[in-house]
Amino acid sequence: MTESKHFSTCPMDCPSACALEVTQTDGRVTGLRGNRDHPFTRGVICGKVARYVEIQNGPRLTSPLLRVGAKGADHFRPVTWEVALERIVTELQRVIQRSGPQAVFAHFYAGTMGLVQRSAVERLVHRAGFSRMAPTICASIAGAGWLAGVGRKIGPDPAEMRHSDLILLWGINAVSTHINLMTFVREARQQGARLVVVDPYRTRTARLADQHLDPRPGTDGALVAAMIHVLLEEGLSDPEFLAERTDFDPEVREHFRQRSPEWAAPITGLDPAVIRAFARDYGRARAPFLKIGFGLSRQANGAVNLHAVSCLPAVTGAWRRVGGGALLSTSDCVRIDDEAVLQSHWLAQRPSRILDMSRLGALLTGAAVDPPIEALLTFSANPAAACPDLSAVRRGLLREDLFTVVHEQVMTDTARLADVVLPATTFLEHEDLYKSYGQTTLQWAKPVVAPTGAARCNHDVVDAIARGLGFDEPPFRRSVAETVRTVLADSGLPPPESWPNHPWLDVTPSPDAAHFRHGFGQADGRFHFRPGWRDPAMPTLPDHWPVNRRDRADEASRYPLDFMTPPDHAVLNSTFAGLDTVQKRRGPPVLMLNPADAAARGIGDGQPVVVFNDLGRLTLTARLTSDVRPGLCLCESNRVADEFPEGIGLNLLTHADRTAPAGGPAFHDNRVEVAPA
Ligand SMILES: Nc1nc2c(c(=O)[nH]1)N[C@H]1C(S)=C(S)[C@@H](COP(=O)(O)OP(=O)(O)OC[C@H]3O[C@@H](n4cnc5c(=O)[nH]c(N)nc54)[C@H](O)[C@@H]3O)O[C@H]1N2
Ligand SMILES: Nc1nc2c(c(=O)[nH]1)N[C@H]1C(S)=C(S)[C@@H](COP(=O)(O)OP(=O)(O)OC[C@H]3O[C@@H](n4cnc5c(=O)[nH]c(N)nc54)[C@H](O)[C@@H]3O)O[C@H]1N2
Ligand code: SF4
Ligand SMILES: [Mo]
Repeated sequence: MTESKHFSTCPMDCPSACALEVTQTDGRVTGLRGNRDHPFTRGVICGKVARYVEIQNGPRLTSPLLRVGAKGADHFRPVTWEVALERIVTELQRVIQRSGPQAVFAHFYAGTMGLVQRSAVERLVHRAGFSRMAPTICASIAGAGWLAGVGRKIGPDPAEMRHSDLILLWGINAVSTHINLMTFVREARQQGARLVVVDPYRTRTARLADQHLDPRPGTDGALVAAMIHVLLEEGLSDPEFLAERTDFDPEVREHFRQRSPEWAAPITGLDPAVIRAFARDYGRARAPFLKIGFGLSRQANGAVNLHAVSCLPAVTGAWRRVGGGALLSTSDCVRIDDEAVLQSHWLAQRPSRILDMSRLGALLTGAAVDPPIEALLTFSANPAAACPDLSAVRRGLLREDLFTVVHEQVMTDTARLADVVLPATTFLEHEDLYKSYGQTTLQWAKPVVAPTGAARCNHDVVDAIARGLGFDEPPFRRSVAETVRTVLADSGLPPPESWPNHPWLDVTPSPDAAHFRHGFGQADGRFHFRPGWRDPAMPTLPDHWPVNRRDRADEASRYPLDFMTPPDHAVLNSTFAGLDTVQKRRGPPVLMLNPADAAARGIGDGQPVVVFNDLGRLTLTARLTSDVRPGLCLCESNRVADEFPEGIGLNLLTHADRTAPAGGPAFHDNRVEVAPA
C-alpha cells in the first residue's frame, strides 16, 4: 500500500475556497481535510466536502453516452469519445447551417470555480459566434447593490474580526454556506464581541447568535432606513466621515428623517423598539464588522436592499476602524487577465446576442427568441435543478428538436434530458487556478489522481469540439498547464512554483485599501448614498421598494404566505444531492411552517402538504416550527427531482422574472398557499 499527501483546492462555488490536503492511496483518493497552514482554511472544511470521496469514487459518469429512445426516458448507450464528438460536430454544423451560430447556446456555471476550466467554453462561443450568456444566476443582484455604494468588491479581511466588538451576519447563513467565516466569528466572540444575525428565519447561524432579527423577506431596505434615521437623530453618526467621504447632503438627511422605526415596523414585521435598540447597538459599537451575504439579494428589490445595508458603516464611519466596515465579496482583491481562456478578441468579428441564463425556460420555450435555440451545450451546471421556473426549463429540455450536450461528473436532472452526455473530470483529476470571493489567496492545484474512466476536463472537451468544427487556432491547442501559466503571466503574477506560500499566493489588500482610506471605488472616491440606478423605476435613495410578490395585489391575496428556498446545509447547489447517503440522512423535502399558519389550515406536524402558486404545485412534508414567523414558510433547496412525488425540483415554484437592475432570480421572493395533501 502506498499512501501520499497532496495539496489541492476545493473548487465548489463557495466563498471559502478551502485549501485541502488530499490523501491518495494506491491511485485512489481516500481522504480530504482542510490545510492547517492556510490562513483562512486553518484546517477546517465543511461536512459536505469532507465526504467528497463518495463522489470521487462513487457513481461517476465514466464514458460518453448517447440517448436511446425518447427524451427523458433515461436510456443511454455508452460510446467512444470519437463517436460522441462526431455526433456533436455533425449536429452543431447542421444547426449553424440552418439557423446560424446564434442558434447554439452554451449554459455554464460554477460547478468548478477554477479560472481555466470554468470559462473554457467561452472561447468556443466567441470563435463560433454562438449566443453569449449573461451569468446572472447567483451574484448579479448582490454585485449591483454593492457596487452602487462602495464601488469595488473588496473589504476588510475577516481576520480583522478579532478587533471588532460587534459582528453582524446579514442575509448569510455562514454555518451552512461559509463555515470558515465562523472560525473568525468565534475568535471575535472569545474577545467579547457580540454576534447579531439578520435573517427572516432561524438558521443554524441564527441559533448561535446573541441576537437574531427576523425581518420579513425583502424588507431590509426599510429596516436600514429606519436604523439610519435613529443614528442621525441620536447623534450616532460620523458627520465628518459623511461630509468628506460620502455624497451625504441635506436632501439625504431629510429623506431619512422621514423613515422612522414606526414607519418601518409594519413593513418589516419588527417592533419599533427592537429596530431602535438595534440601531443604537450598531451606532455605539466601536468597530462593527458587517458581513453581507447573497441571500438578502435574492428578492425583486434585492439590489436596493443590499445597497441600503452597505450604507450603515458609511453613516457611522465604522470604516475608519480596524475590525469595522463591511464585506460582501473579496473578488476584486486580485486582477486576473484570463484572455488566454476567453479569447474575447474574436467577439470583434462576430458580436453575438447575449441571453440571460436565469431565463433558460423562457429562452427554450418562448416564441420571441429569434433565432430559436436549437442546440444547448451545458458545462458545470445543472439548470434542470438550479434554474427558476423549472416547468418551462423542463419543457424546453424535452423538446425533440433541441440538441442538448451535457458535460458532467455524475448523472443529474439535466443530464437525464440530454442527447449526448460527456464524462467530466473532478478537481482531483485536473489542474486549475482558484481565486475566492470570501478570502484573499489565489491557489493553484494539480491533479491528484488519474481521470476516472474516460472523463475529460472542460478545457480539453471544448478544444476537441472546436477543432471538430474546424477551428484550428493555437488557443484550441494549448494544454491546461500552459494556459495556467499564460493567465498568471498576463495578470502580472509569478509562476506558481515561485509563490512564497506555495501553493497559494497571498493577495490580501493593504488595510488602507480594504478600508477605502484613499477613496471608495467610485469615480469621485466617495461612498454613494445615491445609488444612481439607471433604471428610473428604482428609488433614488436607500428605501423600501415595494415590488416583491407580496406587493402585487393579485398574488398577495390568492397566495397568502411568503415562501423562501434557501440552500440546504448538507448539499452544495446540486452537488451531493444525488448521493444515497445524503438522501437517507435528510429524508424527504420538508416545508417549515409556523404552527399558527398550520393550525389555520388544519395541518399537523409531519403531514404531507401541497405547496402551490401560479407556477405549479409540489408535495412536501410539513414541519411545524417557530423558526419561521407567521406568514412565512420555506423549503431548504438543493434536492433532486426524484425526491418529490411530482418528479420535478423545488424551483418549480420560483419565478424567473428579470430582477432590476441587471437580471438574476429572486429565489427567496415567492408567494404560495399550502393545503393538506
Ligand atoms: N451548504 C451549502 N453551502 C453553500 C451553497 C449551498 O447550496 N449549500 N451554495 C453556495 C453558493 S453558490 C452561494 S452563492 C452561497 C450563498 O450563501 P449565502 O450568502 O449564505 O446566501 P443564501 O444561502 O442564499 O442565503 C442566506 C440567507 O439569506 C436569507 N434571506 C433570504 N431573503 C432575505 C432577505 O430578504 N433579507 C435577509 N436579511 N436575509 C434573507 C435566507 O433565509 C438565508 O438564510 O453559498 C455557497 N455555499
Ligand atoms: N431555489 C434555489 N435555487 C437556486 C439557489 C437557491 O438558493 N435557491 N441558488 C442559486 C445559486 S446561488 C447558484 S450559484 C446556482 C448554481 O447553479 P448551477 O451551477 O447550475 O448548479 P450546480 O448544482 O452547482 O451544478 C454544477 C454541476 O457541475 C458539475 N461539475 C462540477 N465540476 C465540474 C467540472 O469540472 N466540469 C463539468 N463539466 N461539470 C462539473 C457538478 O457535478 C454539478 O452537477 O443555483 C441557484 N439556484
Ligand atoms: S464547500 Fe466551501 S467550506 Fe466546504 S470545503 Fe469547499 S470551500 Fe470549504
Ligand atoms: Mo451561488
